[in-house]
Amino acid sequence: EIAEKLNGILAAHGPRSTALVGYALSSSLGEKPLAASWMALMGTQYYFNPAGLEFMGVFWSHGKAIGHQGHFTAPDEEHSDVFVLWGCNAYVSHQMRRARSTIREMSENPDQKLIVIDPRLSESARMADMHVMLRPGTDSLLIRALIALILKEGWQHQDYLDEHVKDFDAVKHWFTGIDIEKSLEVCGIPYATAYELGKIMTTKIWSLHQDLGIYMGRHNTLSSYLLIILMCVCGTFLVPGGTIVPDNFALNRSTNEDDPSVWRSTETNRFPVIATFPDGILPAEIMTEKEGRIRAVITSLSNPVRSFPDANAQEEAFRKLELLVCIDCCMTETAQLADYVLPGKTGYESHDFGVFQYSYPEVYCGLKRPVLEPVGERREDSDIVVAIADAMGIIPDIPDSLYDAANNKSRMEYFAELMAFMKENPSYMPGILMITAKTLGKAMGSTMKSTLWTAFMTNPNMPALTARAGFASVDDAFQAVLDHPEGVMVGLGDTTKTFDKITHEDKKVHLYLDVIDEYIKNITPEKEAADLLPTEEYPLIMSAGTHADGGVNGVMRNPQSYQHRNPCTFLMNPADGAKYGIKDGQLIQVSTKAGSVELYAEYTYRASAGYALMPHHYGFTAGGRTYGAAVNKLTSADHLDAITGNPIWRYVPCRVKAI
Ligand SMILES: Nc1nc2c(c(=O)[nH]1)N[C@H]1C(S)=C(S)[C@@H](COP(=O)(O)OP(=O)(O)OC[C@H]3O[C@@H](n4cnc5c(=O)[nH]c(N)nc54)[C@H](O)[C@@H]3O)O[C@H]1N2
Ligand SMILES: Nc1nc2c(c(=O)[nH]1)N[C@H]1C(S)=C(S)[C@@H](COP(=O)(O)OP(=O)(O)OC[C@H]3O[C@@H](n4cnc5c(=O)[nH]c(N)nc54)[C@H](O)[C@@H]3O)O[C@H]1N2
Ligand SMILES: [Mo]
Repeated sequence: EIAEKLNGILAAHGPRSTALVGYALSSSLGEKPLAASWMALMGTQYYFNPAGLEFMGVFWSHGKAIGHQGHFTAPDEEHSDVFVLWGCNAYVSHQMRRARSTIREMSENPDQKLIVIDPRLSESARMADMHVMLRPGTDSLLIRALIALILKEGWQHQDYLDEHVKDFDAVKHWFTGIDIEKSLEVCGIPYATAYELGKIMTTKIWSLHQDLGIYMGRHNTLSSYLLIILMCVCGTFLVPGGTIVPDNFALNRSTNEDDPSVWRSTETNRFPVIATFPDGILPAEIMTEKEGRIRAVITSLSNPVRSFPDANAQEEAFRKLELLVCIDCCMTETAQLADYVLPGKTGYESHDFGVFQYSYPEVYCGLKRPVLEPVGERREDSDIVVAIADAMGIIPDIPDSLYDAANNKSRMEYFAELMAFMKENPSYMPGILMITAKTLGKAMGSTMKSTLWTAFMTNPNMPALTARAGFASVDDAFQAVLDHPEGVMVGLGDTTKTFDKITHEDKKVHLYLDVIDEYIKNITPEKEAADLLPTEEYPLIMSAGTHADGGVNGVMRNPQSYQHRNPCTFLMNPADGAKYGIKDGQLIQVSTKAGSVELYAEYTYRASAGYALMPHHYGFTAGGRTYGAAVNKLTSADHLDAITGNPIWRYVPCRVKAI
């Protein structure tokens, strides 16, 4: 039925009528390449997932600077003198390996320095040697001023700039003529602090982990872009011990918005980054009256009506869809609106893998395996995807010999048959994962397994990576993954070739861009000071979402988890409590221009005066009850970064009132 309806909608309205949403959870990324394969076979480019609400700015910036959006940087913190967490609370969010131990070790090690740049005393900032407590929303101005200060003092790494940057002279004027003192004052940073920070950054090998404080902050694309320039000025970009592009067993996409074959969204005229559109535009693209509106959505591993900007607008739009199919293991708020809910296996019941290891130069891989027998009619999510695509009749015909090789021959013999088949039919290449799923996946008992194997075998970097790690072949490295449920090193990067990750022909970092030239003109102390003035209607700034201990995005849905505790509170500084007449523990109403929610206030030093937070994990319904407040009822679908459309969730003006 689903295949028939999808084919009907596609035939009547073309590929823009259909969008895929989700297929990517940090620990479960095996579905993502399969979703890409399915989209290629349907001809649609409409794909929405969390990359469209966190990574648009950073991926886009790396695409411009080094040529490939998928070649984004990560810190080589193990080999750094100084580790900088910029807008990242890794101590709680575990956004690095062994986060708690590593941060603790760094904070105690006299030879290493941990610097945290965060507007509040986060759990990570509390562990830091240096906490740069900037005013929320002022990262772009601070980075601009910091680079200006470094240039003014003549501290820049000129040799690095001469050797590795194509056009530093063309961007230099962005950092001269700006009033450094005035800028720092707007950022709330003493001059002496910025001076010390600049000195450290230009005399030590430092690595950078920027995260949602940057990615979801004001001017988030510009901030990501300026951080690349800062690293170049300090000579730590793509340098071991600094911030490098780690190798991976999986390949990332890169989409260039100047390529005429890349879609712009119909109503909002936005472009994709790594083949993903900004999630905030989804309601407008469903509601539009124009030809080319989205009529069918198939979600998996995602709860967009809670996770995406403007929950009310998302819900209204999802109700308007002609077809909504939801693959999930829970009856989520999105599933409740769906025409069909398909029961995916939980992560405990299926094979799966993640790609966010970011280790360097070692490349690790782990294949999660089922630890529980599935209940009822559940099927592996990928298996459901293949089944629908198959029923749509869009998977190429597969010769018997390939089935035979999958069932009766070695994987290497199968690979030879597969490659011969693809060579004869190059147009089938986008559907390769569907072909391996139906043959090898069936034989292995899991589509996720065949997808991981295909990722290994078709990644052109893998032969060198696996050989350096001591494997005789890529398939041997895959076998090691099967043999090691705990995970295993499958590759080793070449630390002498870090600049090879630049895909520009001249192998240099390119910094000048007209878009940035235009944008940065407005990042002045005068204009920022004016824009940051609190309004009478919404005097308090809040972080709409915080990746807190109490939840894992939206996946902890068991109401029993919340029987004896309520982790969904509005974290506020006692000074704000006094200012707005709110007592610790009191029920309050929080309102923004998008809507209102009710929840309990919690006094804490972790919120700074004027800057409050609430987690984004809640507002889910079960058994007729709603647990916690849905933060995205407070966020607007148009509060997006001007350049890439990433939401601005770490700076949401609000007002609070006691109930
Ligand atoms: N326990 C737990 N861990 C998780 C998750 C979870 O739900 N729960 N989710 C995972 C996922 S999907 C992600 S993406 C990560 C996110 O991991 P993080 O990025 O570490 O998560 P956030 O809580 O958003 O922390 C960002 C920090 O930025 C700061 N910040 C806010 N505004 C600004 C600003 O204007 N400038 C600067 N410089 N900083 C600012 C905040 O105070 C906060 O301390 O966490 C992952 N890990
Ligand atoms: N306002 C605001 N909103 C935010 C954030 C914020 O800071 N502020 N953070 C954002 C971030 S960083 C992220 S990454 C997104 C995450 O947002 P989403 O991508 O929507 O992810 P989750 O909310 O974790 O929802 C995952 C869904 O997967 C289901 N699920 C769990 N296991 C399986 C499985 O094995 N198979 C299938 N098919 N389904 C399964 C769960 O039931 C759940 O419904 O949220 C974002 N939303
Ligand atoms: Mo995320």
